Amino acid sequence: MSSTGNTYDDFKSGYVAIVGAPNAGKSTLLNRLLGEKISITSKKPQTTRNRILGVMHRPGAQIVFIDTPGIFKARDTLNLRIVDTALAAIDEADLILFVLDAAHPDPTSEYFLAQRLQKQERPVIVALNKIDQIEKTDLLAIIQKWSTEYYFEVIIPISAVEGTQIEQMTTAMQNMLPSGPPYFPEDALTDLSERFIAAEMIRESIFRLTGEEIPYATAVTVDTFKEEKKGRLVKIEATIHLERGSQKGIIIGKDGSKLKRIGIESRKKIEHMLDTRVFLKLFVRTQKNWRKDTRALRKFGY
Ligand SMILES: Nc1nc2c(ncn2[C@@H]2O[C@H](COP(=O)(O)OP(=O)(O)O)[C@@H](O)[C@H]2O)c(=O)[nH]1
Ligand SMILES: [Mg+2]
Repeated sequence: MSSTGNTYDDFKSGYVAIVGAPNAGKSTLLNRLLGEKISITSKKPQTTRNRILGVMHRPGAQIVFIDTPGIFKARDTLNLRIVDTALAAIDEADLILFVLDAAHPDPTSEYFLAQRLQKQERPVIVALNKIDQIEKTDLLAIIQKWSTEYYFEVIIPISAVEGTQIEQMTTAMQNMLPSGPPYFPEDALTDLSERFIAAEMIRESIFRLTGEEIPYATAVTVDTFKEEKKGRLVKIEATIHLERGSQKGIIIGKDGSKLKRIGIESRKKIEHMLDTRVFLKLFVRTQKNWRKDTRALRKFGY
């Protein structure tokens, strides 16, 4: 690359929107591609709520991934926002990575999204994920279906968890991206703040450790984030917001045991991310029906 000629003929760079049904494995795939955990994941659908940006650096290319919430039929205001976030990412992208759960298809969401992707101009790579969970003969039938019913550029079977065919998929993406200068500095991983990721890690623990409506009725804000002892300790105070008073007891648990587990688990993840010791203090509050309240949604970052 020359700094005067500005010729980037040999360098590829662009935005890739990762879209798919809830639970297809989009966030797991992003973390796998980056080799770092920046997007939270869980067994439950609709874990991701925001647009999560991650930058991959390769010889000859910079690929900017946008992880999105799953596309599904939204009912309340929060969910309408979530689906809008996902659909907006498609319009910003140079290339679409359409992730499907080959082991547990979600025909309604997949059909809706496939129709939509067929109607736009950007090239689409179909990643048939979770092939570690299916038989080879079933996989062939799925490939057959997706290659005959639609016209997508590439169909590639992968496993985000096991790392199968990730390199092949990345090479295919690189080849399909436009030539041009990188968008981000060469050490950039994400545009998200450590504060935001810390709040997400707490939310991930809540998804893992509570059931029913609780994860969906929860938002997390980080109220203070202070470096101490020359950066060797970070003090974080965060609030878990719930929709109803009756949910408080569930999150806190018997003698505070549940909240304690959430605190310990998320602290460990945040310590790993920041590579420092973390002192984490959690508070629990109710903000009545926040999922329908536009002001509360804004306050919580949605
Ligand atoms: N067996 C298997 N599970 C996977 C794979 N990719 C993701 N998962 C699991 O699928 C669930 C949903 O993953 P997540 O990344 O949160 O999905 P998202 O909603 O599309 O972002 C999690 O429990 C993941 O561990 C895979 O390749 N194989
Ligand atoms: Mg996700």
